[in-house]
Amino acid sequence: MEVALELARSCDYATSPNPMVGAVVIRDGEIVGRGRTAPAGGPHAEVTALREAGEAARGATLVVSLEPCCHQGRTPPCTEAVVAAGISRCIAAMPDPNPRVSGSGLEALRRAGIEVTVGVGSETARLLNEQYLRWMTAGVPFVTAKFAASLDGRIATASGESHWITGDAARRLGHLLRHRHDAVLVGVGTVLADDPELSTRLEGTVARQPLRVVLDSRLSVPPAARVIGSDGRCLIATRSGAPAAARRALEAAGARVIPFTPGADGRVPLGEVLKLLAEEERISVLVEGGARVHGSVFDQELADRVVAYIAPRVVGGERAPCAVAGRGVARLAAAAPLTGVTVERAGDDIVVSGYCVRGQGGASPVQGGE
Ligand code: AOF
Ligand code: ZN
Repeated sequence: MEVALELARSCDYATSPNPMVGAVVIRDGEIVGRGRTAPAGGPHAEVTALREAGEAARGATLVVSLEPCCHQGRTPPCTEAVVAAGISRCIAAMPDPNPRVSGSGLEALRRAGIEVTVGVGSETARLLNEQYLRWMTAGVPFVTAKFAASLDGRIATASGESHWITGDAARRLGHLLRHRHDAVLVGVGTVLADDPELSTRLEGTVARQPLRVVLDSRLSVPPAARVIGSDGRCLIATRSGAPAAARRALEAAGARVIPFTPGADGRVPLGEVLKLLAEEERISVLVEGGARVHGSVFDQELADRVVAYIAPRVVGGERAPCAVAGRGVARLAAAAPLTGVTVERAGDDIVVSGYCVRGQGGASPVQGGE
């Protein structure tokens, strides 16, 4: 299973919206076939492993990091391939929450006389596919909230200077985070202040380029903004009734503009934007701020994970913005500590990450985006 999980990890997020899966075929204690999920539309891990094993698969054990699928999707059901290959035992790390599979894959194997064990290595397997699991079970993308702040939590000076709070190493990690998400989302304030490209720049590997999403209720993003780019992969989420001329100019520049019925606070409803992204098979979103967008994310308990880059410097200033605005919590008890917290160094900076606990009573459920 360790080998299967390593194969799964080596998919390096290229399979989205499919989960990253690894499979090995074991015959007389030796690995005779290995496979990992190909990018969506390509063969699943089991099929590749069985193909490599060939005739050696007959009577062998298949170890796989997710329940084999039993449905016709973009590719045929894996269970049929497993049965046809003559596998006699299957060890799976965890069930596939896809309602079209969800235990039926394991059941189909059992019905064919295959001995099935499930649960080996499930913790690692779950973590590896946390984005897929959230998307498949909740109908929203897995949301990571990321910010870079000073020791006292400021993301800029009172005069608005923010380049750069953290050092090179932390910024490189920021690009790795983009690589691991299907979309990057910011508020219009960030676009106006920084004119970011929101692309992924990584040395030595082919970086995945996320969809770029901007929350912009009044359509004040300039058509020449770098975030729009020339690849047609920029989505501007706005309010219905936003100025038609601005919309035409942004669309002419290559952006996709989508109006949403505003929330009770008159802003772009972030939850609805996430739902749309999920429908378009974006299984993960990296929210990079600014403070108001992060405010909405936390007030509405939309974040699954937080990654904070903290620079060991003090900025101070009553008017210097903090990483998270919004309403915040009324009582400390509602600000539950993150779980699974990790602390690492990145050059002189500190990287703190962890998982959000929902249901602790975040602020108003109607707060919208920028
Ligand atoms: C497996 N092995 O390696 C993966 C599985 O459209 P398709 O045919 O590619 O099917 C996608 C679904 O298959 C996906 O939603 C998930 O349920 C399952 N992924 N299953 O047996 C694999 N990646
Ligand atoms: Zn499959």
